[in-house]
Amino acid sequence: MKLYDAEFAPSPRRVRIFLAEKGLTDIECIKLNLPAGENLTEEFAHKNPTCKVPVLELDNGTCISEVAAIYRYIEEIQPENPLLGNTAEEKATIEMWDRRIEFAFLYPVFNSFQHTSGIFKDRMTPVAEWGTEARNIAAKFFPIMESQLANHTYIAGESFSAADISALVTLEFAKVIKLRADEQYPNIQRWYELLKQRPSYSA
Ligand SMILES: N[C@@H](CCC(=O)N[C@@H](CS)C(=O)NCC(=O)O)C(=O)O
Repeated sequence: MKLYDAEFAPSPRRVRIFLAEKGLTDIECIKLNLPAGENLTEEFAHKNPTCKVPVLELDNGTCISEVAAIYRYIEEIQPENPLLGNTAEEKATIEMWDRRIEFAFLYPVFNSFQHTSGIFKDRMTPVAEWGTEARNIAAKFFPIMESQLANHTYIAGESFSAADISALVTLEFAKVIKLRADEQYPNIQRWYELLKQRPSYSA
């Protein structure tokens, strides 16, 4: 298996942490330089037509993109230390939180970064007002996370899960748009300190 990855990019980091939690650390990682457009080649478009990383390429040549699909594949081949839940209720709860994090937090942070930094102005038309609004949308996720973490150790309940990985990576990436969970969110801070102690944090 090979992982198409990129320095500083949050989506492949979600997969690297998931792999580390599963003890799968010997996978070949191919780093693409995104600002230089190494993901925009015809060759890479055959692996993922949206030209985004991460892509997990299996030994038989099948390419899996989209973090949620890669999470699913890894969980199926390495079920020990489940990160997507055991029971029907746990599985649905983790997926619910992972979707909430992607749609209400991660993608607004991405949009804000891309539309205000101009980083990908060679491949999109930045709209500064949309970048500002997307930051406002992302900030609305902090109170949701805070109240969930006031009642639970982790995002989807009492066990660490894929939803924690997605939230952690987004929380750290949000610094690029100067969005931080400050002291008005003590439960987010408590959870963040807990996650930083996991060996997978540095993956
Ligand atoms: N929905 C996709 C998002 C992937 C994504 O946005 N990847 C970014 C890096 S974090 C990327 O490849 N950007 C390069 C570009 O847009 O040219 C997933 O879950 O994998």
